[in-house]
Amino acid sequence: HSVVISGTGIYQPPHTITNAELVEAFNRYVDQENARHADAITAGVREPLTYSSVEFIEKASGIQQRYVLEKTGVLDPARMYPRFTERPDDQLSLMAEIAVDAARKALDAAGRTGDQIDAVLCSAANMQRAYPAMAIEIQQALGAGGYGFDMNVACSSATFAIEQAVNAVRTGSAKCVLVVNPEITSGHQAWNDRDCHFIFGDVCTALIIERADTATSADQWEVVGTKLATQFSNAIRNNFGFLNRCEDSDPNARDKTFRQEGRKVFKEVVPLAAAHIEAHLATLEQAPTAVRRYWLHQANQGMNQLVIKKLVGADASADVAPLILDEFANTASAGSIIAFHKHRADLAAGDLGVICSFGAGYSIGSVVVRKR
Ligand code: CO8
Repeated sequence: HSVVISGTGIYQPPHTITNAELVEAFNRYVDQENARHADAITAGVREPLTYSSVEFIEKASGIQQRYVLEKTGVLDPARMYPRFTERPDDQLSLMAEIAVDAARKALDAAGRTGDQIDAVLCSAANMQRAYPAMAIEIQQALGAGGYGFDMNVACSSATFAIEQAVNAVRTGSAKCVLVVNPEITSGHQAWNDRDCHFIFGDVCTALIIERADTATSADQWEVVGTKLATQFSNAIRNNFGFLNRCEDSDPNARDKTFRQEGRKVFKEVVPLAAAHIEAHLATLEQAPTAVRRYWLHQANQGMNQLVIKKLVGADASADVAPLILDEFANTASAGSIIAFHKHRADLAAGDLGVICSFGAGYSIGSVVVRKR
C-alpha cells in the first residue's frame, strides 16, 4: 500500500520560561551554592559555580525561550526541577494526558476519530513508568482498537516510530496508526548545570499515518521513503534506570539526568546527518537541491545551518529549513515534527520534503515525503 501522513497535532504547555527568567533563577542557585560551600571555596578545595548568561545561550544555541508543564519548581533555586503531583492509578497519567491532547488534534486534522485508530506508538526519549505501556493507556483513552506499544530512540523517537507505522500499514498489520511523542524533557533535564540548563523544553506532537487509498484528509503527505541509522556514542547519556536501586547508586547523582559533551556532539553529528540524508535521497534518485523543505531536528541553530550548507551548498534560509527552537528550545524527538506541523502549509502538490532527526544513540532517522 501507498502510505500517507494525513494529519498532525501539537500540545503546547501553558508556561513559558524566557532566557532572562531562567538565567536569573540559575544565578540565584549559583549564589546559594557558593554561599553554602564558602569555606571549601575559600580553602581552595572546591571550585565556585559561575553565572550563566542570556547572551551566551542565544549565541550558542539560538534558543530564546521554552515551554514547560510546570515552572515554579524549575525556577526555585532550592529545587531546580518541576513539581508534579503524583496521580492515583485510576487517573490518566500526565504523559498520557498531553499525548491524548495532541492525538485528538491530529485526528481532527486527518478527519479521523479515535475508534478508527488500530495501532498506537508512543515514542519519546523517556517514559513515565515501566508498565503498563503509555501507548496502551492512550489507546484506551482515545477509544482506539488494535494494539499499542512504547518505544524510545531518544531524539530520533519520532522518525523511528514513523518507519514502524509506515511498515505496519504497508504490511496490513494496521490501517490507521497514531504516532505520539510526549516529551516531558523538564523531568530529565539538569536545570542546575550551566552547560545545558537552557537546552530543553516540553511539548507533545502527534501524527496520523494511514493507507493512501482510504485517506480522506485534505492535506496528505505520501511517505516516499524512510531510512534509520544508529551508531553507539556516550557523548549524550542518562544513566537513570530501574537498576539504580540495586546498584545502591544515588538517585540524585548528576549522571541520572541528561548530560552531553555538546561540542563533540556538534562536530560528530553534523557530518553524519548530512551524509545520511544525502545517501537516503540518492536511493530515491533525488538530489538534495530537489528538496523543497527540510524539517530538521531542533537542537542548535548553527548545527542545522551546517547540515544544510553541506547538503545544498548554500546558507539555510527559514524557507528551506525552518527553525522552531527559538520558541520551543530542544524538545528531543518532537522538534522536527513541530517544524513539519507549523511549516508545510505553503508547499504545493508534488513538492518533496525531508523530516530528519539526530541525537543521542547516536541515532538518525530521515523520512522523505511528497505533498499529494
Ligand atoms: N552561560 C555562559 N557561559 C557558558 C554557559 C552558560 N550557560 N555554558 C557554557 N559556557 C561557557 C563554557 O564554560 C565555555 O567557556 P570556555 O570557552 O571559557 O571554556 C564556553 O561558554 C563555550 O562552551 P561550550 O563549548 O560548551 O559551548 P558551545 O558553543 O559548544 O555551545 C551547546 C554549547 C549549545 C550545547 C552546543 O555545543 C550544542 O548545541 N551542541 C549540539 C548539542 C546537540 O545537538 N545535542 C543533541 C541534544 S540531545 C537531543 O536532542 C535529545 C537527547 C535525548 C533526550 C534528552 C532529553 C532531556
